[in-house]
Amino acid sequence: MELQSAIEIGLREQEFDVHLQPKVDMESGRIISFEALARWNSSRLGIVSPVDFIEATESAGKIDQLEMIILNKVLSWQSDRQSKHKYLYPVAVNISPNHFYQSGFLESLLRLLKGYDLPSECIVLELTESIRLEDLEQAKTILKNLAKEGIRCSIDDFGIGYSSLSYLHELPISEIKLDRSFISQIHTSGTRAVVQTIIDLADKLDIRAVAEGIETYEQMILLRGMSCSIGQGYYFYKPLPLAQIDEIIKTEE
Ligand code: G
Ligand code: G
Ligand code: NA
Ligand code: MN
Repeated sequence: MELQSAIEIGLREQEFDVHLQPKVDMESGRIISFEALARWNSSRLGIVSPVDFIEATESAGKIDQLEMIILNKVLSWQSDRQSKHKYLYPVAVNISPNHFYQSGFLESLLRLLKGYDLPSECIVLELTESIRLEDLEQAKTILKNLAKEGIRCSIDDFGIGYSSLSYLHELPISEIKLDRSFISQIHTSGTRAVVQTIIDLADKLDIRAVAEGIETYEQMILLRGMSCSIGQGYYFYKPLPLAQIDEIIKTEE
């Protein structure tokens, strides 16, 4: 069966699942928030790689439907925790540019939160740098409206697109995620210079910098020494199913 038709079935049958990957305070080792990542075990095709199905869903113009399924699963998990009086960790959900710029996006988010009776602080939107420049004014307006409602935004894969530094101070965002390619090269002094500059800039603008793709102890130590306090990556945790996340945070509670 073709990927496109399998995706249609997958969306209809809600075959998509969510895994969470912790973002960790590198001093204490404590989990402070999560990133939600879509996973798919297709009834027709078996396990499909996220890179493949995300791209195909985007080109089919259906990424908003997929992201709404993910959002619902995340909020349902949060709502379950809220009913048990547990701490609500912020969970970042990846939102593609098409979905972000869709009219009524903010309204449907707010409706969803209200339906679950959850505070806006419990979700964060992770946006790629490709929400960029040609739409800067529009992006600014949407981000301001989100911020007004208490919904925070994070810029994913930060530093690899080219105008990051020039627009950063104009946008109401609360977090940037240093692209994984910087972390894999952090042992080189040139990369460290670039990364330190980004971390210092973020600090001055009161934006939290998160290092993603940390795979080794050495990378963690170098980044911590550069005043980057939050990390994400296989060194700490892989993206895991909700049941396993529940087990892990049980010991933190
Ligand atoms: O974990 P990983 O292999 O899961 O993800 C592959 C790519 O798919 C990453 O770039 C990740 O950001 C992206 N991705 C995972 N889930 C979603 C989602 O719900 N929406 C979008 N737009 N991208 C996602
Ligand atoms: O594009 P985005 O930054 O959302 O990418 C998330 C992707 O990165 C997911 O596919 C996730 O599984 C993957 N990922 C998470 N941690 C690591 C890591 O330490 N190393 C590598 N190579 N990939 C990671
Ligand atoms: Na992401
Ligand atoms: Mn990223």
